[in-house]
Amino acid sequence: MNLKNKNILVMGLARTGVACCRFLANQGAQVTATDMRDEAALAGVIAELDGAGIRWVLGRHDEADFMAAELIVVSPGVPMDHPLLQLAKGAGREIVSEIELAARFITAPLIAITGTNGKTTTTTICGEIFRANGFATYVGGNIGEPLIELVTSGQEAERVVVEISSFQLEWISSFRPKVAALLNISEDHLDRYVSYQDYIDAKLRIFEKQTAEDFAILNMDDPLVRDAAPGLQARIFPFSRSYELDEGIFCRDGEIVYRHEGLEARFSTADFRLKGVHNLENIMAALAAALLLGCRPAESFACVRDFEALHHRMEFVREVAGVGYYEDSKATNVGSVVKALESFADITLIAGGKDKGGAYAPLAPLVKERVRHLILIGEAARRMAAELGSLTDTRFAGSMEEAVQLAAGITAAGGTVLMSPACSSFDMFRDYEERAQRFIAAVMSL
Ligand code: UMA
Ligand code: ADP
Repeated sequence: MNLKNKNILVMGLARTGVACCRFLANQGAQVTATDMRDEAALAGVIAELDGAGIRWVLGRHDEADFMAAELIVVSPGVPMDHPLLQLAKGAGREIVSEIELAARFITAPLIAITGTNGKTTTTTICGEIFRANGFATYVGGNIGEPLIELVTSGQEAERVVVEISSFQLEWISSFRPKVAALLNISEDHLDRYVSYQDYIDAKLRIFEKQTAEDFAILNMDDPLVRDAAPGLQARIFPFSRSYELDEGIFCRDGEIVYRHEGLEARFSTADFRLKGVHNLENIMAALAAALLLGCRPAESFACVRDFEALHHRMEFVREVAGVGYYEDSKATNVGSVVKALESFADITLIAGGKDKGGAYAPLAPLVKERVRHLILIGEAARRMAAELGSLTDTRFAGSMEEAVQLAAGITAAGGTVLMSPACSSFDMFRDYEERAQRFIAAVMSL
């Protein structure tokens, strides 16, 4: 793909847009960069890209730029139905996401991991396994570093492990991972998609360009994922916690068993540091991708056995007066909270935040069975109370600090206080990390 002197519009100037501008300018393209945020808000970005010859259109988007561009590169945070993108598409302009652009320049095998939950954990484990097996490995994508950074850096990578969100899959055309894993699907991002089906369809696009030479790693225990299997071109490599598989990877009697083309490898789960059944799923998916692409069982096993939980995913904070405090700030949808509730009994649950439009009702059976007290915060509090409040003792708090104080006062020894919000954080906090830090500080000051 020759980008020299090409007239390219970059839409969105946060991490992705900045990385794209840098790459495209290096390639000799004529870059126009546009963002709804104005010059004052983007002063840091302008300074960072000073000297790159970029034309700025800030505080607005101009239709003329979209119509004049030979290529438009869109950030994940920009919705696909943006009127100017739809106009440009109608006029035959080529529109790509950053992963589409980056993948056109990457020759190493691409391992792409998606799903509603577990992406970051699985991507991280998978990258670690490849490294432990001696492969020069790049890890990036939705996890934080845009994939295009790999291309810009010129770094030699033998394996590229990339976390992929539904947003990044919206504008792909030739993106073809050697191995693509779909961990699970449950309701999320319904503030962005018109329907749940639109979100599912976006996720399934990860397999769109795969052929019989590629692998699709699929969670057979998730009905929506399993149902997708017959429509795929790639070789299916299933994983399961419920079924024994002749070809695939599954859990049985404290062991993970990997079977591929007549070969078998077994891994005892007894010494795994990573807890929670959902993490067994993440480990199986990561192991499958690594073993299919040249990793050795012994090195891979040692690596997954010693892997510790990532921060803000069901992380233990402290015990006070016989009550355990756990922080799960990254649980921003109902599917992830289900896994957290399944992991404890006698729970005081702190939940709520920015509502993403999905139903909270799927939490009802677990709330009824395990949540002794429900403390609700944020914009979603009233709607959550309407759907779950009749099932258990339900209270409201105006801040994280108040929620923790309240929880400490009502939770009996032996119980667990769990902050697992089922919502994003942007109504009260900068991001999920700030929400986590505020919870941790409040718990430490008890
Ligand atoms: N903007 C416009 N016009 C619009 C809409 C937005 O100009 O109409 C601008 C915004 O002002 C902003 C930019 O477009 O400057 C959008 O930036 P962005 O939201 O895409 O942010 P990035 O920093 O580029 O981060 C993105 C991912 N963000 C989202 O998907 C929302 C990051 O995932 C990802 O780590 C990063 O690219 C690198 O690949 C974050 C995320 O929340 C962690 N992802 C979601 C999730 O995990 O649930 C999908
Ligand atoms: P993602 O990158 O998809 O958001 P993370 O690994 O960051 O996934 O985990 C996000 C949340 O989902 C955490 O609360 C975590 O405990 C939970 N989680 C992790 N793996 C799974 C899984 N396989 N199924 C359901 N929930 C999970």
